[in-house]
Amino acid sequence: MRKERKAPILRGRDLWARVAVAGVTLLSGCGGDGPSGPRDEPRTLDVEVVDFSYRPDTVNARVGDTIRWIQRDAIPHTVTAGTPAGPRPELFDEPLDQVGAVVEVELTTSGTVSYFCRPHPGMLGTIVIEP
Ligand SMILES: [Cu+2]
Repeated sequence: MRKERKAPILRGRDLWARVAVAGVTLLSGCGGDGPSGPRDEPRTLDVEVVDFSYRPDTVNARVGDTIRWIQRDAIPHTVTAGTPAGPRPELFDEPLDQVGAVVEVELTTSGTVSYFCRPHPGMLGTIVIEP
């Protein structure tokens, strides 16, 4: 199974939009109101979900990049924004079931977004998004 979520417009279960909202919230007071000047080509940054961990567990990204989680375990996992104590499923909350499942999120706003796995709260990851 392959899942792709890269809608470039704001509506419904649009993860692209949700991450943008997260960035605004998390960066309030830090300035950084969107892009300025020339940008590098957007990249797709892979995170493998394997042996009950996200590899790498911290990704340094830029606005415009896409994070692509790839399920390598036979055990179902999720990528859920926030922390086990403070989940933020309104940002993103997606299952990774079968081996080979993929979830993609395009990053539209700078900030730091934590995420975790619902069934395994010891599985933690961070996305650091630079302008
Ligand atoms: Cu898990």
